[in-house]
Amino acid sequence: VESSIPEPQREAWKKYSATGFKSKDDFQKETVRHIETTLARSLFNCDEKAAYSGTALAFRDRLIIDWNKTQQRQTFADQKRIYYLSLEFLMGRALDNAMLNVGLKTAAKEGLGELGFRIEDVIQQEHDAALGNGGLGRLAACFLDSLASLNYAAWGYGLRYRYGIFKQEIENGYQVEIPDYWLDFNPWEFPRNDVTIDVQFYGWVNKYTDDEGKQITSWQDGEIVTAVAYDVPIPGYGTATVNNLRLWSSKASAGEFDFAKFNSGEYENAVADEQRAETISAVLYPNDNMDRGKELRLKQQYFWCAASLHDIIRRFKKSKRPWKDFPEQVAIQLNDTHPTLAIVELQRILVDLEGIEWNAAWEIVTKTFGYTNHTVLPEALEKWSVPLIQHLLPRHLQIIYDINLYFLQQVERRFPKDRDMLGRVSIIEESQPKTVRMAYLAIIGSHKVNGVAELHSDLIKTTIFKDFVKIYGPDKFTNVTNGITPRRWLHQANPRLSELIASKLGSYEFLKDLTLLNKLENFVDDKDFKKEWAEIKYANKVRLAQHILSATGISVNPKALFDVQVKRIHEYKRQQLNIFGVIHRYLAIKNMSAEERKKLAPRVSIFGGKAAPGYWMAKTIIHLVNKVGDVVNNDKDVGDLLKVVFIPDYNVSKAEIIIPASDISEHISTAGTEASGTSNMKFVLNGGLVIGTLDGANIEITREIGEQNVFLFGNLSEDVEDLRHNHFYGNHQIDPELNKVFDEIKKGTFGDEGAFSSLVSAILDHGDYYLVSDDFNSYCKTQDLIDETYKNQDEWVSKSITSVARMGFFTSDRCINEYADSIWNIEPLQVKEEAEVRSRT
Ligand code: 73E
Repeated sequence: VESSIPEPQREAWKKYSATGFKSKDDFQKETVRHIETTLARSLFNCDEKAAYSGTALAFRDRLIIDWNKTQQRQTFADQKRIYYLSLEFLMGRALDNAMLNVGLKTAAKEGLGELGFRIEDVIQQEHDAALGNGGLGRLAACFLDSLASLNYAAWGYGLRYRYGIFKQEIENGYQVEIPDYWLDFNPWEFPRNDVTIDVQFYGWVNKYTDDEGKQITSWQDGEIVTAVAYDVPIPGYGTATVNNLRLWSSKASAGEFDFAKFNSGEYENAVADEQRAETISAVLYPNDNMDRGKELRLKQQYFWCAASLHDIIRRFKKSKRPWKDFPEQVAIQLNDTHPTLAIVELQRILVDLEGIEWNAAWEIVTKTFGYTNHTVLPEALEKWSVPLIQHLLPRHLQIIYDINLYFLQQVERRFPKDRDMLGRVSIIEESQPKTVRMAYLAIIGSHKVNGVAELHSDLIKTTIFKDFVKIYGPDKFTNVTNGITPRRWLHQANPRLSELIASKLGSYEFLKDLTLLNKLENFVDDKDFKKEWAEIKYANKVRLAQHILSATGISVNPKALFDVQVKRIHEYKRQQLNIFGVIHRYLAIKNMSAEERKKLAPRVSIFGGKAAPGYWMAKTIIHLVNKVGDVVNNDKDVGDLLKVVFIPDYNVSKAEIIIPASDISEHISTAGTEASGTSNMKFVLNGGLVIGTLDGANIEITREIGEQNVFLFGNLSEDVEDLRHNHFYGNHQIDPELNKVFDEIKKGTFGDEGAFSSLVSAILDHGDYYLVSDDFNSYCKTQDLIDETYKNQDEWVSKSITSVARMGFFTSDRCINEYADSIWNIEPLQVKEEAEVRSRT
């Protein structure tokens, strides 16, 4: 390609080809130029917002250069690419990350300082990119960071929602949702108005024989919506690789929204068409771990799958290879079942449009896809109504039925005696109306299925997918324990700790190979080191205390033990157990003598997290936390011994402040319900200890860092079923201490008892599905042990350092290498011009 361009032309390009700034002076020059020209501002009206915009534009230019080169390099290399399909990418802010990844944060800090700005204030001007609900979306973001940092040729594909997850405000203790319009200035995306794909909906299926006697199946008519690509550069850390995240935005197709309609007086209809089309990518569904079966959500899923697949195929076709090579060029990973329609769409393209025979097509499909399961919660498993699919995607429904038919025939041959098997594993559930079980379709259409932590991967094999293990054998099912990127979750969120670690290990190499942290164990008895370690934690707590004061008006003592539970509010995550424990502690303090109170370690109980707008129980939990806070925080008997805080609008950028400031964090889901959890890893990596159940990745964290460094409690997952049964059929007794808590709520201590009756009666009257009462005693005792342990600060700091030293396993780099090895069968691309050794600051 390159040689087809004449020499003089190439010279002219080369001479002026952008190189990007490398020093403080160049950074200032570029930033001022952008502020003065791109933004049309001057020294005299440059506020922090404008300083952010100018800085972002300067760094964006810097990224674009490596981005273009990376895309060229990957095209020339002509090897397999990974496509990560996710309806959620919870990216957070980009500027700080970009600065650190290209190694120019110090230059920017000094440069901005001379221009009259503090870099921290400038960074805070950026709006979070919050295109996700919680762990699943943030995992996708960590994966993109690792894929780029490890030089894999990888693309993310998602939707460009106009509204991300809502902003949460607390009014009189209740959650209020505010729309998150985040696009008014977003320098990190590039509209590609020339990259569009028309996506079809509705219509009907025409089967006929053509003039040459060939059977043709064609999906006709219906409605066309156009997908427009928006590209986001994803820089790797300390490498020249900048990968691409492609987000699709919907708009009315040129054909639908035509000027003919305007001219013929159908102005209003034309506008309505346009709005209907744009609605598809308008808003992220705000439900975490919950399927609501809404038509618009199905439209989103197909729109995004179809656009992404057609884009991938267009790229594949440029290689001029035969179709059978497709799985050697393309690996598609399905982030949960949300993109399962991509399986059906690829089969449709191969069979209906490319004329490939069914079985040959199906082999290509199954070799291409891998499916990651993230949950066993029944309410989160997607089931789409057959009539809805029939209406929206009539040809896809036929293909689903055919996939099911061939699959069930195969099962029948293998298990002729198991009569119930066919009904159990059928993709179609014979309910009223019939539904399509998306997880089954995803398993059948993929070559590998993985869970996200060991316990979870074992559970899916023995419970929800048991029959499929019999059918396919155990090798189709595997585990890839989740991980987190240490760049954002240590280096960026906790720069002082990162610097201290680097000073002991001799370099920042641990950010690329996290197992190097193990050398920190040599310093667990180093007095000066421990002192600095503790000072950094304290400084982080002071910073969080300032945030709490400005966000809630509550003043907390940074010397108190900070006990944090921040995550989406969900009954299975058991924030109710935490707040009942807090009430229990409050009652205990009230009953203490002055002498006893003196001995108690002061504590701040910090909560944060959003409730899905339609999830009543979750909203009630938020309300209770706030009401308990009102009472406890104003009780003179209690003083600093206990404060209860709900931090509003928990998101990625708040997590970056909260996580480094915790002494103890809570990961207390009912055993067997939290597939992995990833914030548990973030907290420990930042020197916090955890209280947790034997669930998800807590188990593997314990194995790595040692039982003596974790506060475990509660029943085991293997006992949950029996305990639940016993709640209904045995002589089940509610924990007496928990009953006292309920009495206090009923007395109206925290306001109208009726407001919280649903929480109490879930335990007293409705079988206590999440085992709050069963685990209450063990939970409270473990909290007492935490108080005792915290009094010995020297021992506490040793535990903290040892734990961090042993966290190497939980980097998302390890995780991505495991996917590459065992699922994608792909090697990283060698990057010749490996980024010059940069001052990694
Ligand atoms: O345990 C977490 C896990 O760490 C799990 O609940 C979460 O995924 C994380 C990353 O693996 C998750 N989210 C969803 N399912 N599992 C989900 C389901 C439907 C809509 C949105 C999110």
